[in-house]
Parts: sequence; C-alpha cells; structure tokens
Amino acid sequence: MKNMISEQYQQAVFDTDRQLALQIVQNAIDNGVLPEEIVFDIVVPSIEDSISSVSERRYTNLAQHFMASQIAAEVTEMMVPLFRQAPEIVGKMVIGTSSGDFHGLGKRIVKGCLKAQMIEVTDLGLSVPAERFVDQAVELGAAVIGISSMMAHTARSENGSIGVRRLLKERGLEQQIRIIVGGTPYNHDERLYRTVCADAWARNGIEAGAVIVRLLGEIRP
Ligand code: B12
Repeated sequence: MKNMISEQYQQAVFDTDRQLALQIVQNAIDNGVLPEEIVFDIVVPSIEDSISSVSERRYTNLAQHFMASQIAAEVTEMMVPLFRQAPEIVGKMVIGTSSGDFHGLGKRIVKGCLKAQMIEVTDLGLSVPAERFVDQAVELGAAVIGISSMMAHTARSENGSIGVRRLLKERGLEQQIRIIVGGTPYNHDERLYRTVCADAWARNGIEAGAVIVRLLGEIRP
C-alpha cells in the first residue's frame, strides 16, 4: 500500500497539486500509515527522486521545484508532532542570503528540503550581514551557518562568507561552527566556496542535507 501512496503523492507533487498531496497524506494516516513512514518513506524519497537525473519526474522548472519543497515542508511540519517518539533532530543551523542579496527563492527551497531531513533551520532572512550570522548562530547554538548568494559580488563580498570566516577566527569559534554556501555563482564555479573561505557548498537542498550531516559529524567531540 505504501508504494501506491508514495506513487500518488509524488505525482501530485509533480503536478504541484498541493491540495491533492495533502489529501493523499491524510488518507494514508486514516488508513494506518505512521507519520514517521510518511516523512521518511514518502516525502524524503520524493524530494530525492525529483532531482535524480534518471527520474521520470525530474522537476523541469523553478515553480515546480519551489512548490514541491513547500509541500514537503508543510507535510513534515504536520507529521512531526504526531511522531510516537520525538524525532531526533540531526542538528541546528541558521540560513540567510548574503549581505546585499535579496534573492530569497533558493534559500526557501533549501530550507524546505532541510526540514524534511530533520535539520532544525532558523531563517535569518534576506541580506544578512556577516556579524548577524555569527551572533545568531552563537545565540541559537547552531553548528552550521548557511549562506545563499545568487550574485557573484555578494558571494565574494567581505560581508559574506569571507566576513563570517574572519569573525569565527577572531572569536575562536572555528571548531564549533561550520560554513556552507550555495547559489548560482557556486554552481558555475565549483572552487568558489574555497575562495570565499567556506567549509563546503552544495548544489541544491537535498545535497545540502548530506553535506550538513557530514559537517555536523566533524564538529562532534
Ligand atoms: C528571480 C530573480 C530575481 C528576483 C528575485 C526574487 C526573489 N524574491 O528571490 C528579482 C527580480 C527581485 C531580482 C533582482 C535582481 N537581480 Co536577479 N535574478 C533572478 C533569477 C531570474 C532567478 C534567481 C532564483 O531565484 N533562482 C532560483 C533558485 C531556486 O535557483 P537555484 O540556483 O537553482 O537554487 C538552488 C541552489 O542554488 C542551491 N542553493 C541556493 N541557496 C543556497 C544556500 C545554501 C546554504 C546551499 C547549501 C545551497 C543553496 O539550492 C537551491 C535549491 O535547490 C536569476 C537568474 C538565474 N538564472 O539565476 C537572476 C540573477 C541572479 N539576478 C541578477 C541581477 C543582476 C539582479 C539585480 C541586480 C537586477 C537589477 N539590476 O536590479 C537585482 C538585485 C537584487 C538584489 N540586490 O538582490 C543576476 C546576477 C548576475 C551576477 N552574476 O551576479 C542574475 C544571475 C540574472 C543575470 N543573468 O544577469 N532577481
């Protein structure tokens, strides 16, 4: 039965039919499927499938990608309180766009994907100065800072990842906090993340989940 539900859910998400996707989830719950199964066996694989190059349902446009991640985040938020045991949060992070950058769509998509992977994400919003990234990460106990930049000059800015690195150094926080970056300029130059002193980058939200789990593992004692 789960395979059939998964199939129906994926098709609804692919068609960006939010109402139908939510209805399928509700019917599944009514038929005894566990909330944990909805998230880990249906929602997460569906996101993974959507970016797989061999998938028949690979998303082809931005609106579809955006809607799918919003549906995934919404379903996850509905299911988590119903889990029998509180799910283990993999780790905490903050995310925002770099100073001067008001392109927020990529960040929102990433955030939706990470929530479905049990990474607790606090969204600091748009055009976040380096100092605020660091202050907020410390205040919230976040071990990863995620910086989204859609423009070349905001990716390379002294008030972006480079500034965050400088502050982490100055405050002796480099062992406790990692930096991950992403956005169009990184997709075009796979070495750029090193130039801007980040620890890692990822091409999309799903890849980001795996990379962030690795970064969290590095800083555990
Ligand atoms: C939509 C858009 C806008 C919208 C933004 C609306 C909004 N609310 O976000 C508006 C119209 C406001 C806008 C304004 C501008 N824009 Co604009 N915009 C775009 C456009 C068309 C799409 C960007 C986008 O949203 N992509 C969608 C996301 C989903 O893209 P994505 O890369 O697939 O996202 C994934 C990854 O990047 C990754 N990712 C993203 N963030 C992160 C973060 C982390 C931590 C990780 C791990 C991964 C990750 O995961 C995402 C999801 O899978 C691009 C063109 C393009 N093709 O990129 C230009 C573009 C980015 N804009 C550009 C420019 C120049 C501007 C303006 C300066 C234009 C002007 N003269 O006013 C202003 C600047 C505003 C500002 N200060 O920020 C240029 C930048 C050029 C450059 N090389 O720097 C681009 C590339 C267009 C171009 N070819 O010239 N823009």
